[in-house]
Amino acid sequence: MKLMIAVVQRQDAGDLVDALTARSHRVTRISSEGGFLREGNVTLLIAVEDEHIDAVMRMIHTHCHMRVRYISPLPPVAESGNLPSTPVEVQVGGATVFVLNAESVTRVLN
Ligand code: 2BA
Repeated sequence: MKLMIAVVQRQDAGDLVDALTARSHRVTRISSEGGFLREGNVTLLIAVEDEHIDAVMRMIHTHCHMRVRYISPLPPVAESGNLPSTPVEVQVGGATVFVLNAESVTRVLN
């Protein structure tokens, strides 16, 4: 059993969660924020049997797309009269996926 932690872009999260649940994978969606861009993204927790990892990875490949973002490396200081810095291209995603060993998954149903 593995715990897959997938950081995906918000635009892709809905379709990916739909695809996972349609194939009976349990998934938890957490709102998160990237430390670099400081933009909202989505972290998915997906506990899967080892033999399903490849299938889940394929779904992530299908639904998560690389996008280009532009950031200003140094914000212009209004008083200094400096010209705004040239935006830098950053390629984000499709997804960042961590695969961890999961000792067990327990659902407490009282
Ligand atoms: P962010 O931290 O906002 O990073 C967004 C994108 O900025 C990254 O895309 C990468 O292209 C770029 N980037 C990040 N840190 C950088 C740096 N120090 N210098 C230059 N460029 C940098 P991705 O690599 O696709 O990552 C997308 C999101 O996945 C990240 O958002 C973060 O939330 C998560 N992530 C990526 N790698 C991670 C890691 N090793 N540990 C934890 N979270 C990670």
